[in-house]
Amino acid sequence: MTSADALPRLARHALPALGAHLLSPQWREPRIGIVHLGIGNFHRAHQALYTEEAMLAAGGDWGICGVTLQGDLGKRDTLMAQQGLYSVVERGPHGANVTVVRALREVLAMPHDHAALFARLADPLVRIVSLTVTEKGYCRDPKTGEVALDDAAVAHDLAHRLAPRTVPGILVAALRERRDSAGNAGTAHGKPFTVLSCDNLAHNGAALRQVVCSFARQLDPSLADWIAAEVAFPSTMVDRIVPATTGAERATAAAALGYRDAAPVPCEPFRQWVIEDRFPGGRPAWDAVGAQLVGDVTPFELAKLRMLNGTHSTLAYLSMLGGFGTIDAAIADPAMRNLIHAMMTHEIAPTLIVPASFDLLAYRDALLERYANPALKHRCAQIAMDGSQKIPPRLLGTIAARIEAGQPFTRLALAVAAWMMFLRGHADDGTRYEISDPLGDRLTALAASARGEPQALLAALLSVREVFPAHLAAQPRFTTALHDALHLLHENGARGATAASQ
Ligand code: CS2
Repeated sequence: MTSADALPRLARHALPALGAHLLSPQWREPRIGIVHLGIGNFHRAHQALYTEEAMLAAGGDWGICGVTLQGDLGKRDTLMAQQGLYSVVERGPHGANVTVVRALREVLAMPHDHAALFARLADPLVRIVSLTVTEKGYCRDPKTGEVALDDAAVAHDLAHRLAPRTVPGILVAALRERRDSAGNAGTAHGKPFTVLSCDNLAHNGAALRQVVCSFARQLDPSLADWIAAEVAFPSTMVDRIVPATTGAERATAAAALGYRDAAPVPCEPFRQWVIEDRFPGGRPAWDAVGAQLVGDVTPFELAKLRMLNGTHSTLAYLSMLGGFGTIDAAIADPAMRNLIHAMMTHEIAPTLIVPASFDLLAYRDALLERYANPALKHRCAQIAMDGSQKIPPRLLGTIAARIEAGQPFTRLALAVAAWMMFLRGHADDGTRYEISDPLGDRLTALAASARGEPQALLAALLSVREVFPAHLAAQPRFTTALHDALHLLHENGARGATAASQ
């Protein structure tokens, strides 16, 4: 038994003793106004914190009901045993800052808590349903942008529309109930909620709207029309580096609080949130606490996806091959840092159109500094997950823009090639690791079929249409650049290839 295990559990009655670790000692317990799908670490260190600050600044009933869609009863029970409380452990170069967050009022686990979730979603007080469900949670057909009808979970939800499990299935069932409640006393009176995507997808609001409307159209065209006309799907750009929780955060939280927190969240000091301001049912005063409410999120979204997430994935795959465990260790390597710096300067920034006030080179420098944060220990293996979902929005859009402009993209090609080599399941020194990806079985089988031959690896993986659209896979400039990058990696390993490409 460690000393933290002997401490009492974090609970609301303990709050008066925790003043130094609260945003403000003042607090009125809010009613629930937001249902958040995907109650992972990111939401808890980002939106939940902004929402708590917004309620402190301007009031409002914006308590959060968090939902885990993977039936994670452990997560639900842990957080509920702490009455929704948890701490955010902000780790900067100068130490840790521990804040207990109070905005989370309830945690539900689907499919177990189906009835409770649908009661919440029907509640007129709930005016926003937000999401961080990762790219794969959108069940999107990459070719059409509509809901993926060949996805088994989507097929399940179309056949069992009262027992949905997918994001589009749940949203459509809840929105139908809202629409059908028109004229019924004590209900939402036919008013929808606003649906707020907070995932790293380009045009995330529009993308989600298309998935939801196409799903609804399969069941009931008039419902699809109603959703298209009545429901707002604002886009957002969210940013904060939030690694997975380790024992280190539990120890830091226990030492700071004198209470045991089984679910603390580590994060960096930096945070940013740019939100398209379209909330017909109202919203928390996020703009009063640092979020930027704007008319068009697109420039911010693309800059973040391409500069941050694109280089994050590059660092992750080169590091998995070259043997760096964390982002700070990778960026401390001079060749790796030079590569990432040059990639942002020469290959990514020129593809971005941003407002005059947005200084892309300052953004680049700030990113390099954030990556170097030695206290965060952001594991490359975590970022390397789900590459089939991440490569297209993070890297392929940038490459397509470079091709269109007739400009070179050797470093971006190296990043995609590193992902292909990564799929072999072992580092350059032979160390094996797991591949975690919704297309994992297929991708690893394709990679294995190449038997270490770069040309065969390229041919096999370019056939995966979910990742590489036909026009890109057939584009000679793309295939040549990838061919060269794969040979470079094959012959020199990731560290040698990085040194040669910086
Ligand atoms: C990371 C992101 O895990 C990943 O793929 O690139 O989660 C990244 O840390 C966040 O988008 C930063 O805002």
